Amino acid sequence: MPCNHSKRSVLRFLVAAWMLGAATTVFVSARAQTGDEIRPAPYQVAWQDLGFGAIIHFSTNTFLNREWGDGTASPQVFNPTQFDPDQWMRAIRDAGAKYVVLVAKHHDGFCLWPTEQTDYSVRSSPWENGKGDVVGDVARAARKYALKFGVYLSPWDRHEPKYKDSAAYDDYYNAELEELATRYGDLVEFWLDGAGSAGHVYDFKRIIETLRTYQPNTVVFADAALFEYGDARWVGNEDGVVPYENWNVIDRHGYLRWRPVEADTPLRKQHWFWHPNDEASLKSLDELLEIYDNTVGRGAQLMLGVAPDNRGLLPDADVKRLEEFGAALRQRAAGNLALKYRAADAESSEALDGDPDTFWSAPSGSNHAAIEVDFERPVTFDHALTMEWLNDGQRVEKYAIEILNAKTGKWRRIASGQAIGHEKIDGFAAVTATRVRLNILSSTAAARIREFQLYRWNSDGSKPDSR
Ligand code: FUL
Repeated sequence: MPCNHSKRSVLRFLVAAWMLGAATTVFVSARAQTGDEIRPAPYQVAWQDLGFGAIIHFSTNTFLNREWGDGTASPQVFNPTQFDPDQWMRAIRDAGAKYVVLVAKHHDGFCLWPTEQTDYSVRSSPWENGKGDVVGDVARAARKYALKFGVYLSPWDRHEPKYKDSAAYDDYYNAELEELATRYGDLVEFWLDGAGSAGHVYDFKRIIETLRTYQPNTVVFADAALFEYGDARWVGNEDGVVPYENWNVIDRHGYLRWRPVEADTPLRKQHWFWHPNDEASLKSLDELLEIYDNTVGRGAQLMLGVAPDNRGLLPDADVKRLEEFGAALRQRAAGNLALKYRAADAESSEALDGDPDTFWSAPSGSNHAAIEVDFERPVTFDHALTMEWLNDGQRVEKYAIEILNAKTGKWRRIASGQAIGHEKIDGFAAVTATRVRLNILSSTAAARIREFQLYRWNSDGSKPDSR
């Protein structure tokens, strides 16, 4: 119904008043952003503790030297002759990862499980005479190697004719998801990728409802376009780096909630799928360690892309690199110098015991406190690893790591930052000291620290460049 001018002004006033109210609400909520009012769900806490996962790309693209299939590939090309997901899982476990996400359907629409929704699947391939199920086999192998299992189901589908009709495609996608959510046990993560979906309208409300009906504890990863639905958010790049202070609670369009970061980056540079003659793009061990420190060491989840080849095996060079990576991570973790501390007090020992399931609490009501580590003899170190207890929210807003100059009696700052979050790794030129402290300069409520660890990782004593 058309409305006259004065009615329109009243309406405008009401809308403006409503918007002002809404803005105030957003502002008030946003104040809690780094505070302890917004807390993680138990399944988010458990997922954050996994720290490092692998995402697996393996489909018709693997056989066609492609990254983004256009949906026209014949299912006949999918025919790995040595398919062995146990081999993949061993390598992923040896790298130190704790979970895997399998791309069950990429943008080309080809389904790696025998879905009832389309013929465009392994059922139409020569592999195992059309009787195989990659999703089932990978889920079983993952569990055998104590890795949690999750799936990626691309909303963008370049094969399915129903994609042109939003409502029909919603039914289709929802039915695919229902199969995945009911056939393969607990899903640790559901990757909701926004690539290619610009301009398409999906009924994500319904899709997430379907997932939640069967999988109440699955972390939904959603990139920026699907922000309303995410339990975890995309870091914003595929370089393996968190380039900002990492707060777990951030607001997007008024959807303020706990939303930890996941940083995805492939083991071979710029390639998610396997490509022939591409060994030179394999990331070096140093690059992987730098990626680890720039993601896990900045409170994020590292999601490393791993790609089996057209035999259905991870290439030897990739397996070797994953093993080297895991061995280096284990070796680094074994050298925690803080375990040699002389207890300054019983309370702080909870943060110095190497056990992330115990934590030190600053005095209740405090916004500033410190944990001190005293050594019998001077220790030399160049890295500190700090973990915050997040169940009650991310509280630390500013901190410094300091050593005591025995001669002057003054504390010297060797590293500082704002967010600690799940884990923070600080690197600096090697220092030698007998007294070291984590000085929490500002926290929204009493800080809680699970671990404060010290390491010497650079044997030559140099300052790591970007870490
Ligand atoms: C992106 C996709 O477009 C890439 O092909 C890959 O699957 C990556 C993990 O997510 O959005």
